[in-house]
Amino acid sequence: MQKNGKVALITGVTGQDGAYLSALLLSKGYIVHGIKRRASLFNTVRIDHLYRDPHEEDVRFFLHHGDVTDSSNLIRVIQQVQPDEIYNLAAQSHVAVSFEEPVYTANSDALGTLRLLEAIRILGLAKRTRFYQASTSELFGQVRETPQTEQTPFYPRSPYGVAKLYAYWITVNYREAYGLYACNGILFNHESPLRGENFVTRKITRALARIKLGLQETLYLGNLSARRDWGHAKDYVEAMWRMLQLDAPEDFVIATGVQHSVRDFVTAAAAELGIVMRWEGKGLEEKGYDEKGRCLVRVDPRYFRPAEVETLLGDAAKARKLLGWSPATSFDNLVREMVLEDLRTAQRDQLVKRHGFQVHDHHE
Ligand code: NDP
Ligand code: GDR
Repeated sequence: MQKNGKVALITGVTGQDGAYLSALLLSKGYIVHGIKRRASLFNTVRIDHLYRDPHEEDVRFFLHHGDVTDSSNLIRVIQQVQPDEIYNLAAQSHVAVSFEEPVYTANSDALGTLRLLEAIRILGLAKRTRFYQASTSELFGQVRETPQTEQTPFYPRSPYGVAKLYAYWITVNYREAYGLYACNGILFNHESPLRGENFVTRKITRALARIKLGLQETLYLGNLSARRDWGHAKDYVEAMWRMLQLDAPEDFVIATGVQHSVRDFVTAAAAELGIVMRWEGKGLEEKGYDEKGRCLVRVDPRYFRPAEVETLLGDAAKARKLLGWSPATSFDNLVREMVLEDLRTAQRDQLVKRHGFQVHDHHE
């Protein structure tokens, strides 16, 4: 691969988007540095295939221990790396968890962004380093208009959304105050086989694959009627990169413009496994049955949120026009890819079980 001489720093490199973005930038010839958190178990499973022994020649992917709650760490890493581009993907990104850990969520998601911007300023890199902030459709929350665009007013509905609101505005503020090339990608939900297992899409594809193979009986979900605009993470990281290649920084909505309910997602994922879902009942009593009348899906109020975002639908016309970006993956192909990948994992687990070994499940 031809080197392009550019250096990128990614926070949140071990997450879903961090993995896809690292692969994309490496394919474009970047040197990529990532910040990963210290953990008691290995937490680099999504990027292990990109990592090479640092003693080998021509290594272009480097990991640094760090945390967006630690200013001194961020300043040191940025000083050492001297990045041309910083992608701030690090966040406590689970909306439901943000109600449980609101102060930590604000510290990492809101102040973490400020710490990075301050590090750029303190190190005198404001004219050199371009900054991408992982903003979110959760900013729209209780939506004021449909579809949502860059002009739609914000009304966040969770500690996560409110923390990301601060991060959005501090990014705009540093752009206006210090002339930083800083921009917000207002990304709608994007999923993939690398999606965290406790986000609803992956929870569904994983559980249905396991149910299909007899490893699990029931899938418990919360609000089945929530509607989202779901795209593929691989397409969305391409938009992040394009945002940092313009002449001047701008904020962009990134979305597919197509909306489905959680219930629709279950039905589509089940269909990929040859299961025809039938829904009966309302509210807490709603259940999803297969064609043999077995109950596969039930509602558990444990997964309801204290305040919910019922519906999101984005209009990415500005990105289409200025970035030449449009999503490459359809909803059906996204669901298919996720189901097939989780089916492979479930098949492996089934084999392990058949040979008398224990298969551990994860619990939320
Ligand atoms: P993930 O939850 O998969 O990844 C989050 C990453 O942030 C992980 O690498 C995690 O590390 C890291 N992280 C969490 N807290 C800290 C911290 N205090 N210091 C350093 N690193 C930290 O999220 P996604 O990849 O899905 O999303 C990437 C970003 O985009 C997030 O900011 C998210 O809020 C935002 N976003 C996501 C959307 C989506 O639909 N996926 C839509 C819009 C915005 P570890 O692996 O150790 O947990
Ligand atoms: P979201 O994603 O909150 O939109 O945030 P998530 O997949 O968690 O929820 C989507 C919708 O599904 C409903 N839901 C459930 N959600 C989960 N996690 N588990 C369940 O059992 C369940 N049942 C129903 C939720 O109530 C919600 O309405 C994601 C994250 O990636 C954020 O970081 C990002 O900013 C936004 O997308 C855009």
